[in-house]
Amino acid sequence: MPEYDLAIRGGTVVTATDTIRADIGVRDGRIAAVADRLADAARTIDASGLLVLPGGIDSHVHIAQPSGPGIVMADDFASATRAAAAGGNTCVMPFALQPRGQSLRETALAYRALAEGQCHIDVAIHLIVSDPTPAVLGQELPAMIGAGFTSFKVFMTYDDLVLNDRQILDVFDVARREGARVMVHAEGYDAIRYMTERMERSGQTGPYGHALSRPQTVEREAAHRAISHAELVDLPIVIVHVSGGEAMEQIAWAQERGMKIHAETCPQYLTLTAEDMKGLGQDDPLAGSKYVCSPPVRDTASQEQIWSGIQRGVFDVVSSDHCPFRYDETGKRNPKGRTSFRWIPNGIPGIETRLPILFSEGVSKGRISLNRFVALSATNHAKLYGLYPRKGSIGPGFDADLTLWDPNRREVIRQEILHHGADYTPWEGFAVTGWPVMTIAGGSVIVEDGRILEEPGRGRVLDREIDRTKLSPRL
Ligand code: DUC
Ligand code: ZN
Ligand code: ZN
Repeated sequence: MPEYDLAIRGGTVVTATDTIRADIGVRDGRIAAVADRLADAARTIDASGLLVLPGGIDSHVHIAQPSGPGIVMADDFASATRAAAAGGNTCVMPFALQPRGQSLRETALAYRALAEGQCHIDVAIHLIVSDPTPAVLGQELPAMIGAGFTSFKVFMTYDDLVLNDRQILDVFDVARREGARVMVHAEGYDAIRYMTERMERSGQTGPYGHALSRPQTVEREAAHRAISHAELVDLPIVIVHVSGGEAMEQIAWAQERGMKIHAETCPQYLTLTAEDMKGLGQDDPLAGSKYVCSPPVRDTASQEQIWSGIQRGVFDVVSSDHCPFRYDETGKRNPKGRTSFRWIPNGIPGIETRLPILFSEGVSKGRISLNRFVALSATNHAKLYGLYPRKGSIGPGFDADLTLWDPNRREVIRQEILHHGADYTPWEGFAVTGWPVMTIAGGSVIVEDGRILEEPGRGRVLDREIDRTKLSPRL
């Protein structure tokens, strides 16, 4: 009987701290050994010339999320996890959104049921708390945290989701007591409403008006407010999808003062600009809607600031914020969207392109090291959200979730090579150097060179436990 089920030989193994030539032995879905030369295995994969990376973890994606009347999210669990796997990921973290008036338990269990049996890779679910009633704060939220939903997101904007300052303080307080991780969408509700009405009055109703209605000031103010609330409660928080230098400066300021503020950014804030929302040269007045997301994409100066924040360690994670809508009447071109940008669903697809874009723009262009790439794309996600040391690195005992990466392969991102449910990509024609050539989940090869090798169902819905010693992990 061979000692290992699988051996990956001859590759360069990269973790957040080390880069070594080694073989990897897999047994029962987990990594059993990382060594110079391994004994026999039932199957051997030759990884010569390739990097062997921890499978990507995308801790911020939206899948099958209710999105308002007539609007349908373009991915279910099968298509989103298929696309994620093809893009080199082995775990994603979507959100169970609490509609106001519904119990958190009902929300979480119904969402979990959508995922069960449908996933190509493992998923772990965050909650979105939109209705912090006394029952939610007193019983439901603590119970759901204890049941394995150990992280949740709160919104500082959107009619159906916004929490006021007192509500934010109250949910932060519960998170502190229970040891949960809180993600914050930092954009100010009233400022956006004011700016939206102003844009509409001035006739700026097309997609570009969305960017004008949510300038960096709106994000900067909300980031500062969230930081202040976190300071009062003494709670480490994650400010997600940071789009611009102004919010980032607030975060850096807090970090310099010793506050435990974590930050996430996304490939769109490194590569796209608000000019894309103008749909220049295209007849279709809604063409720019393909780029409408919140916070909006900014400008090239802001991209450089975000890169410098990544290099300085202000950011811990780069997620996709995959939030896919089709470019049709169920999504970006819904009939009301023609009357004003306020009806264009916010979000863009990116689950499959996150790693190639970050690798290409980051590692291939010399902005970040390979090890930093691994930290930003996998390890820090696992550490922040309670998946470490099960996931996020390569070593004995970790799940055998691995991506074989060709650092020299050139590709041009095109809709026709992607696997998501959206019918477009904002990165159509974007050239990258570096590409995932094989994805291994739980020791099984599930994607090879863009071909999906299994039906959905392998991926599990993971419960997480609170580890109070890791609430503010050293990243
Ligand atoms: N926030 C997200 O996290 N994703 C899409 C839209 C939004 O507002
Ligand atoms: Zn958000
Ligand atoms: Zn999001």
